[in-house]
Amino acid sequence: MSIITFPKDFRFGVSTAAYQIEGAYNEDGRGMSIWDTFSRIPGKVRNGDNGDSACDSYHRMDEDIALLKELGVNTYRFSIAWPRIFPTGRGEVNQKGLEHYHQFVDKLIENGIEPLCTIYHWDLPQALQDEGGWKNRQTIEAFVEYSELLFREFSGKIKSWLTINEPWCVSFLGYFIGEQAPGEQNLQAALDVAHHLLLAHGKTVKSFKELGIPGEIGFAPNVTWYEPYSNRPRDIEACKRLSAWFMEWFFDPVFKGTYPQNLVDWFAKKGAKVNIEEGDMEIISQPIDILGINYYTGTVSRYKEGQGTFDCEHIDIGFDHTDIDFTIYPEGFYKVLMDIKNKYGDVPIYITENGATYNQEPVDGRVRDDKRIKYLKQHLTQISRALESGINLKGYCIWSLMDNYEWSYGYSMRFGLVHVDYSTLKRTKKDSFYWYSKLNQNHWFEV
Ligand code: JJW
Repeated sequence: MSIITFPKDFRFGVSTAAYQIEGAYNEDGRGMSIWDTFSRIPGKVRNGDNGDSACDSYHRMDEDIALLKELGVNTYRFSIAWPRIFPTGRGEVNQKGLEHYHQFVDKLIENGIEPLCTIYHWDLPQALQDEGGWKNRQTIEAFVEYSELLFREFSGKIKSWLTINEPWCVSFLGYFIGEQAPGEQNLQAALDVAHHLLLAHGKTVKSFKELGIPGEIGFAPNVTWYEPYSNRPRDIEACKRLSAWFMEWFFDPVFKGTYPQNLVDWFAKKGAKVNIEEGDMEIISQPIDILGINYYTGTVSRYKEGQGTFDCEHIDIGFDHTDIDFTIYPEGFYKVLMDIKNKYGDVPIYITENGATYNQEPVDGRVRDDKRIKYLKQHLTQISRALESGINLKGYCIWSLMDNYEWSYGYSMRFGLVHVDYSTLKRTKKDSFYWYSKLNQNHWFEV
């Protein structure tokens, strides 16, 4: 038996996002978002689920904050719904939407919980999509207008900001694979969207600094780890392409002001290229204060001609899987953090998402989710290794506080520390909730 300890000032938290938990989709002046539209297209989301009522968190502020308080976290990562603030994307502000988040943030702070706010977690106002959405450079200006309003409104209350969550999912899942809103399948569109997201991020960071807002700002990309099956160069190159798709494609522009050449060349062979205008890369590479990292999975992979977009196949070397079918690869978490340090230096990092899907239901009021506890222990052990190896890690947030709307999987995938019964909206704390609350108290656990 061993004890894994964390520094006293290490921040522990949980994460959610507006569309996934709030519900109240047509209340208090909220406009429509691309997920309201996408989820209504038959066949796009499992069981035809949508976020109309979700976990009803919009109406259950007190109950949810009581859960956070009991869990003992000092950080809550949540997102603000753009269509509640600007129902048509820009222009007129919806005061009721702003009031809601003021109330919420005030209550968090009263309860000693630091807000960590995501500005864009995928719910683009539909009105902007009608003008081309993220394919249209005008959307960048709308995003900056929205961000600046939030900065002015919440200055001094919210001190930690993330511009964009998982730009890989927004661009490549949304516009190339087509699994998420708006569901296009066009590589060129995905590259344009990725570039515009990066510009929106950079312009917002620049404005945050120019306005002199107190606090820290960054973005929250998702990363994976692809371990080469062998040391043969073609296996190593194949893994590098896959890793670069998630990481370098977004990190290199932000930290170095360039796109990774291996993928620029690869995409060129597929007839797609980044459309860079003069000055773009300078804007994108604004220095950031914090880096959010979302890590769930990794795999062992090797070269295979014609396999997928990158001539790369994944080999199941006997991994366990979570119920969403992600392979469990905790060492990949440590490796990817070391890789980030090597490539990009010592920017302060928050783990903004890590967690597991296990779809257990309560039995006699209890959810015995030992597998989730095991996953969390395995990944937190890698966090401890990273901390002791000099990675500048400030905190760790579990996805998610509670079961919620898992995008194209609808309500079928449960990531929560708290179980939600979607017919009664009753919340039931899982065993992992009690395990994490103990960790929050002690700052250590046993393995
Ligand atoms: C990758 C599928 C091709 C969410 C992925 C699919 C096709 C190589 C959870 N993160 O609900 C990653 N989540 O809102 C944000 N994280 O590729 C938050 N990553 O691969 C959570 C899904 C994901 C994924 C899902």
